[in-house]
Formats: sequence, structure tokens, C-alpha cells
Amino acid sequence: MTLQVEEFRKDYERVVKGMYGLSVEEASPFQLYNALGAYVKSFAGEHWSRTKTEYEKKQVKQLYYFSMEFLPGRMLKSNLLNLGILDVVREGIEDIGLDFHSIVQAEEDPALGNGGLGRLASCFMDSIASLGIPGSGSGIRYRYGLFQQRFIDGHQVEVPDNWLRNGNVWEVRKENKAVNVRFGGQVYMAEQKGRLIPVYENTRTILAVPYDTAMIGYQNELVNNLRLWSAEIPPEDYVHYSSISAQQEVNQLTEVLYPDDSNYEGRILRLRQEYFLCSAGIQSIVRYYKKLQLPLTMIAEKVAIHINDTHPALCIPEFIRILIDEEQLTWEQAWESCKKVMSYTNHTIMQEAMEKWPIEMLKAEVPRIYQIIEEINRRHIEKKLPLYGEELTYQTAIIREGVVNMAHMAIIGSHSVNGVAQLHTTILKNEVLKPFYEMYPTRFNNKTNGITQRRWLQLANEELTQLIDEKIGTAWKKKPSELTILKGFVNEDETLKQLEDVKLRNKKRFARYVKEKMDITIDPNAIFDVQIKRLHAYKRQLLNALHIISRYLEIKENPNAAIQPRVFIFGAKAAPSYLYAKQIIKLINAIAELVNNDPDVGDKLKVVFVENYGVTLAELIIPAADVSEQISLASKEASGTSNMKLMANGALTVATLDGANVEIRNYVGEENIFLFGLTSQEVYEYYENGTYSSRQIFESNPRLIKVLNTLIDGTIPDIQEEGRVIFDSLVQYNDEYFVLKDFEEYISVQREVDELYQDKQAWYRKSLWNIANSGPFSADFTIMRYADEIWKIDSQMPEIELS
Ligand code: Z16
Repeated sequence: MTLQVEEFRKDYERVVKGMYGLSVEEASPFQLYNALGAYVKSFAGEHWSRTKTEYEKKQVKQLYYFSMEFLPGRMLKSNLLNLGILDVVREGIEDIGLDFHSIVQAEEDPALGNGGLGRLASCFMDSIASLGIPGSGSGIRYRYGLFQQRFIDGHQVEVPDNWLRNGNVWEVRKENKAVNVRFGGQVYMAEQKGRLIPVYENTRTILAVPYDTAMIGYQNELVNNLRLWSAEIPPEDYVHYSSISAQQEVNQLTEVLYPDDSNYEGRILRLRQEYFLCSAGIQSIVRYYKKLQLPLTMIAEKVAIHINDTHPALCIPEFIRILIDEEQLTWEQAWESCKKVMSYTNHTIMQEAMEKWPIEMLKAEVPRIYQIIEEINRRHIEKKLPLYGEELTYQTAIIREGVVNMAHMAIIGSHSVNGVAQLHTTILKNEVLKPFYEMYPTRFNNKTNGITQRRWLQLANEELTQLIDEKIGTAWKKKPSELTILKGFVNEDETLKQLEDVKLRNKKRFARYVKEKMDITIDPNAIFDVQIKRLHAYKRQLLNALHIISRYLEIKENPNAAIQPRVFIFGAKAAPSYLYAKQIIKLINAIAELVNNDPDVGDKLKVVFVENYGVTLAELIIPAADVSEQISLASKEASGTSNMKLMANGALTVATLDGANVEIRNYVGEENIFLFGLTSQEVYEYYENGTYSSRQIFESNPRLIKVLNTLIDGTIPDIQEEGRVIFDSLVQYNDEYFVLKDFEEYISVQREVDELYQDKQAWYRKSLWNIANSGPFSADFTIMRYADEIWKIDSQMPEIELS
């Protein structure tokens, strides 16, 4: 079915009139957006319903991707692209005399995730649909997304993200698919017809109502589902909810996303959210499976459940609860199915991110689930003790020292555990999860993360997309490996020049935004140096800041020296309770204040810290980046994904050998990446021998002394407190993330960056080489491997070929 411009115009004008009683000239940008969204939704509706019926009729095995976070970004353009009607619709809109861009911008960016993990889940949703894999997402419909960030006097201030204020055109409320989720009370086992069944007392029941959103495959007529659950008061249960406080408890449940990235907060409400998702999701899966009229003992042949980090790990005991308490399976039957169905991805080795719920909390909130966890643990210990002895076995216990270790439960209850980059998986096997690797060597595997080039190249960087199309044709859009054909162009001056022009136009576009939003003038001919990711000590935005101070001091000492101009661009939110991260934000904003207003500095150095970084801003910044900062302390960043997005858009990477940077290095070669710093092995050696002394490095490096002194001597304005805290963290408290250790090498590699940029041809040769090598980081490859090796699910389009 091909859509004609004329036909679209007529349809669209009718939809606007039908929805608002207005002509397109009278409608506001938001109304125009909403009407276009409704139009797109109905356009996809046919495929959506057909996909669902097909899956059911063929009884295909389906994947359910459970995640507490999804970060889809704006959906209008992406849906139009995937439906294959982006150009026609844009042309039609512009024919009417409307501004397509302002319609696109009227959409809210749903921030139902924190960062990498949530965005990965959404890239995966796009790839799963685009590869024709039967699968859906399962998450929470938070009433408020991740806070919006404002800067006041350089400090981060959080504003609630009321993203549903004007409704959400993409979602469909499915009240008839609602399920009950039970919390609290007491539970005891009673005999009934010769079986032990649980009897509950004083529980509170909450209604889980799903809202479905179409996940549209890339030009393949296939539409999957993202199901987000919302908590409501069960209408028939008004007696229990007569008090205001009882009502408030329900309303709170799915009210807001916890704003912690790679950090465990241990709040009771978060535990309730996790169980709410798991219980609602598993109930709806079992309900669907039962419609197929197959024996419950065979559920693993039709269902695969993926647990995105430990946040939804309660899927495991909930699955067992339903199979034994409600479906009368034996423990052994339920447990065997559980292991076959479940798989788990680990996303971090940071100890502070590990979920460990106090026993008392679980007992109080989900007493039956706690009993089941105890039983899983008891059987695990009983079985492994004779095989592995006490030491190893107790290291793998689920319950220990008053807490339930969710990672241990996730590993024991699944058939697959994967890390998200080669190095990360190696560290899991050899360090963090070593006892488990000894016990279950075949359960461990790697699935390096990926990104969808559809959003991050085709949509975000239309000009680069067009250039690539001109050079190598359009097959790469379905077959990302074909990007390697670009390697044939690295010695073509004309291509390199065209690439330079594209980059310059993208930089100008971002410069306009910076001028308009922040009233800072930046020179598009300067190097645009970009670090965009959550603010975390281990990611070392501070190292970047120290480099900027060092450059500033050099300019001040020698104002007439010729230096390569550079604009340092930051985007980062700090968790509201993460004081140190907020102090670093204040520091960088203060540095910006200082250098941007110093007449000695001029265009040589500018610092731009964009407010409220998220998917939408990433789409503007990434195409404009020359340098990609991936400078976490080696071993700490599980994978990183902005590294992949920036590379695909032709930025050169300044990196430590951490996460997926290692694989980027392997693809592009040492000459095409700027490496520096400790290796993960060296970091582990320092931990073992305990010989790191940051003070010694500080005292023996005159440049470091000068740079660090600016934190405490008043050079940088208005950071009395922050400057002192940060200085002390580096010098006094032995610099947990080896910032000082890596400083000198970082400075010197940055000098190489400046030098290379003097030779534009050499620079863009490397830039093109990076783009040409970015194909392997397509999430399509990643998902193909998950589907083949973990989920054992076939594509509905067997002819598909990615390489
Ligand atoms: C998160 O975004 C990540 C890990 C984690 O434990 C929790 C959250 Cl919310 C990130 C990793 O830090 C990052 O390295 C990785 O690329 C990303 O998850 C996706 O795997």
C-alpha cells in the first residue's frame, strides 16, 4: 500500500477537523501533532492487529522483555520512517504550508528511563520489530518521567516531568486486560483436597491496567507491542479504599520513576513497583498462554522472558508462584520451566548498584514471594553443598546476612546470564561473579550492546544518511554490515570534503540552538568535543573538567599563542540525592561562566553544559560532534552506548579501554582512536596491592598542582564549597577513580587531537573510517544473537540477512 501525497493531505485535513473542529491553518502545533499521531496510529493499526492474530494463529514462541525503564524518545518521525511514509507525509505537510519541524517538536519526549539501560531497551524494541521477531516490552507507565533539569546559578534543580499533561496519542488503554496484584498481609499454607495452598489475610489488591503502544518494524508490515502498566484502585474493592491514605498508596505506586542510574536506593516504594511490574506482566503472559490450550508444563516452548538487570528479577518467584499456587504444578515442574523461560542481563559491576532487599521488607510487602525465594535458596544450597563445598556454595546464596541478593536469584533462576560488552563479560566471569561462573560455566555469555541506526543515523543525521546513500546505495539501511563499503572512499578527497560539509552544517544547527537557548556564541570551526551521559564519578566528567582548566591556564599564561579552538559540550543529569555529582555539575557550570566571559579566551575555548539532556537533545548533539569522550575508569563502564552513536556519526573517540570502547578499538584499529589511561587489569592490580597514592602524583606534577589549586584559590567563581570537596576527594581521599593517575596521558592525547584537526583531510579520513566500522554495533545484530542463542525465537521473515 503506497500512500500518495494528495491522498494524505485530504485524510489529514479530515482528521484535524474531526478531532478539533478546526482547519489545519487554525490548529496549533500541538493539535497538528496530535492529529498526525492519530493518523499514523490508525495507519499502523491494520498491521498491528494482523501481527497479533498471526502470532496467535501460528502459536509462535514469543519474547517478553521486562524492564523498569524504556526511553523511546519522540515517536512521530520514527514511526513515519518505519512505516515508509516519512517523505510523503513531510511533503504533504509542507504542501499545505505547515512547518513539519514544529509539529515534530510538539511531541513530549517520554523520559521513562534514566540513561543507557532504558535507551537500550527502546533500541531493542525497534530492532525486535524490525527483524520480525515476535516479542513485546513490559514496563511501567510512570505518571511522571525522569525529572527535568534546570540550572539555577549553575546548580541542578529538578522539576517534575508531567509528560502526560496533554495526553499521549500513541497509547491504547486496555481496561479489559487488567489484572489484580496483591500486596502485604499474611500468608499461611492450608490443606485443601490433599494439596497445600496459600491462604492470604489482610492483603491489599491493586489493579494493574495495561497501556499498549505499537512498536512498528522497519518497513516490514510487522507491529509488536510495548505494554506499560499503571496502578489503579480496583473498582469493585471500594470498601478497602474508603480512606484517603489507602487511595494515595495506590496512586503513588506508578507515580514516578526512580532517578538513580547504576545506584540502588532500597526504597519500599521501588520494591512495590518492581513486584507490580513482575506480577502484572507474568499474569498476563500466563493468561495468554492458557488461551493456546497447551499443557502448562510446555510453557517454555512458547514463552521467553528476559530480565533487564535485576530490577524485574521478581519475575522468577512470581512465575513459580503462579504455576504452583494457581495452576497446581509441582515445584519441580515449575522450577524446570522457570529456568528454561528466564534469561538475565547484567549491566554493571558497581557494588553500589547491586540490589539487595532486606528480608523484612520482602516479608512485609510480598510474603508469599518471600517464602518462594526462601525455598529456591534452600534447594539451591542443598543441591550444591555436596558438589562445591561450603565456601563456594555460600558465596552463591540468595539469602545472606539479612538480605536477598537479586543478582544471585536472577542467575540461579535463569538459563542465561549475559554481560553487555566483551570486557564486561570477562570481568563478570573472572571477578564479580566468579563463583557462579565456576558453578554454571555454560550459562555465561556476552551480548555486546548495540544501537539502532534508524534513529541515530537515518533520523538524527539526514544529511549524513544522504551522503552515505550517494556513495554506497541504500542497502545498508537493512543490512548494516554494508557500511563497511564506505572504507573504499577514505582516499577520495571529494567524499572527505562532503563529509566535512555535512559535519559543519550539523555543527551550525547545534550552534544556533546554543545561541538561542543559552545565548552563548560558539564557532562551528572549533572542535566540538562532546561528553553526554549520566553524571557519575566513575564516568569522570571531572577529568574532562580538569583538562579544560588546564587549557584555560595555558591561554592565560600565553594569550597570544596559536591554539586550536575547542568547544566542550556536556549533557548530564545527576541523581537528585547524589551530592558529589551535583557538585561536579556546579563546577563545570562555574568553569563555563569563567572561560566563556574572559576576553583573553575568546573563541579558543568555550564550555556549553546543555540543560535537560535526554534523547531529544542527543539527536541534536551527536551529529554535531567531532570528539566523543569515553573516559570512564577502565573496568567501570559496562558497555556505554553513546560511544557507538557518536562513532556512527563520524566523531573520533577519546577513550580508556573500558566497556565497548575495547571493541571499537578492535574494529577501527589503534590509529583511528585516541587511547589513554590505565587498563582494567592495572586497575585491579592497584586494588590488590593497594599502592595507589593520589597525593604522590599530585605533589610530583606541577601542572596538576596549578590546575587543582584553581578549585580552592578563588580562580573559579562561586565554588567555595564544591571546590574544596572535589579537591579533597582527589588529594585527601585518594581519588577513588584514578583521575589524577590518568590526567597526564589524557592531556597528551588531547594534544594529539588538536594536531590531527589541523589536517582536515586526515581528520575526516579517520572520521569516515569510524562510520564505516560502526555497522557491527547495530542493535539488529545484537538482537539476532539474543534471539538465536538465548531466546531461541525465529524471525517471521526468514529471508532477513544482516551481513
Ligand atoms: C544503567 O543505565 C546502566 C547500568 C545499570 O546497572 C543501571 C542503569 Cl539505569 C548502564 C551502564 O552503566 C552502561 O555502561 C550500559 O551501556 C547501559 O547500562 C546499557 O547496558
